[in-house]
Amino acid sequence: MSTLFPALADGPPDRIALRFGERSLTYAELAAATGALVDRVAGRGRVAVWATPALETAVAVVAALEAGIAAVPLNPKSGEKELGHILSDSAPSLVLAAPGDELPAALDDLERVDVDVRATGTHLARQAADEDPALVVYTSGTTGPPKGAVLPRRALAHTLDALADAWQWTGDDVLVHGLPLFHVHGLVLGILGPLRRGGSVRHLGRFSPEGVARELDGGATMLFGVPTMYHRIAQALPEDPSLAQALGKARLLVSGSAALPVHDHERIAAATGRRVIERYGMTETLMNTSIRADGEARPGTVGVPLPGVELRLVEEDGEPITAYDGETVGEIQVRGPNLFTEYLNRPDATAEAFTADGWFRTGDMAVRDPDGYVRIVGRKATDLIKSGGYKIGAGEIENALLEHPAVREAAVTGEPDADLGERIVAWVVPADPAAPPTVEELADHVARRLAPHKRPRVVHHLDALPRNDMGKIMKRALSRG
Ligand code: MCA
Ligand code: AMP
Repeated sequence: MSTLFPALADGPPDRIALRFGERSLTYAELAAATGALVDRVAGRGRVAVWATPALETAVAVVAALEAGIAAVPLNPKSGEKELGHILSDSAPSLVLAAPGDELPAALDDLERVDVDVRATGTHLARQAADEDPALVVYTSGTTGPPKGAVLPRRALAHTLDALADAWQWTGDDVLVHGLPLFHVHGLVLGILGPLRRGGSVRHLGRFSPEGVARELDGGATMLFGVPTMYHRIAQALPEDPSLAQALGKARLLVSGSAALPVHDHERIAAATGRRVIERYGMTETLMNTSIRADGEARPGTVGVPLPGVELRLVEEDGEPITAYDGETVGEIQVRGPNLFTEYLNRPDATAEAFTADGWFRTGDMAVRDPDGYVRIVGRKATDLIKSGGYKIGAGEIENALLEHPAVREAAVTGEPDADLGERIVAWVVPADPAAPPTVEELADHVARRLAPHKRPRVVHHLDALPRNDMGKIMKRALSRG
């Protein structure tokens, strides 16, 4: 496989490939800009990309893939500890950034290459094998720092083509989204997806219901978002008839990264006549299931396995569940060409993630309807929190909180939140009960160390954490308050 993006060579040259606000690139311009950059990065192993929501990020990632090397997208809001970990773990040879972007000191020692989106190189994709790494995307686990999921070119190609089949997604589609570009949802589905189809993407820079309405009214055909975004749209609908009208024009409204509450689904359907369809994926597996464009958009379900993806439910002891009865709950395991290769530098974690016969353990719990529709009902690990569609490990935040001088002990849980799905709650035993740390202090501390979306939204002060006889914190007792 030499290119993931045939349209760069033989697509309609004047079609807009990417648009971010006022700035856009046609396929011919994108081919020229990436062509120039390919020459700079080819043979450089792994490169970091300062993944702001901007044209430069898309050009940088496409150039890395056309050069046959791997890109490591960095969250520009990563705090010092998180960024330090990602850099030392992935050891990139250089960082690609937009001219003028100010980079933190942690990147000082790294060669910097500015991305010139107006460069005029000759486009020529380098040879690369299907199994070569394309992206290393960092994702949180229950404890410890995030792990780098190594995604091969084969997985990207497979997942995007499977979605094209499920969604009847073509080069005529114009996608609108406002997702961040350092995770699979916004980057792989939201940028690489349209480019692989030879279609267009309009990125909002920052999500807003108004931006969505403007673009859908102006010819965009598809919207991708996390449930928090659809919740905000549902909230805005009663006040804004033009939003309902614009959504009604969309060919496909797609939600993913977390469960879309049925209430929001129904509010949007009632106001717009359009049903949001859900797809289910994971950084490590890319996309596993989806409602199909020609299928029934059944609220509360994530549809059926995508072409090429094997999906099974298993009991606690690993025994496969054969029932399709809408009630027998098991862990989802998946197998197929959509899967990652490994966690970078973590053979132990990689081995643990797979069964002996190659099934990936997702940790998601589900039931299957008689016709195969999958309903996700929960998660195995209570120490994983999904907030705003971001996966956040409780252990990671607890470790950061313990580094704050005013904190003696800390435990972190997620509690239901109408907007975010779950919000992060910190249970803290203060070092000095007379001067407990405030929620702002701890939120700033976590935002600076890890990332703003990992900050606790609520802080409870306790005299002691509830522990069992073994000394283990009993989180269920905490959540019951
Ligand atoms: C607030 N901010 C702070 C602090 N407090 N900054 C520093 N220190 C603080 N103490 C800043 C934030 O950085 C943000 O800035 C702004 O204030 C608002 O913050 P927040 O309330 O957290 O954000 P929000 O606007 O409410 O965000 C909601 C959101 C966001 C837009 C829905 O959660 C989001 O983009 N979610 C998408 C997550 C995603 O893509 N997940 C995919 C991974 P600023 O506004 O400037 O940023 S899952 C995946 O990829 C799998 C494969 C899948 O299935 O999809
Ligand atoms: P991440 O590790 O950030 O890639 O998040 C992957 C996780 O997001 C999955 O394991 C699921 O728990 C969750 N997820 C993704 N899509 C959906 C969906 N449509 N419904 C429910 N949960 C989802």
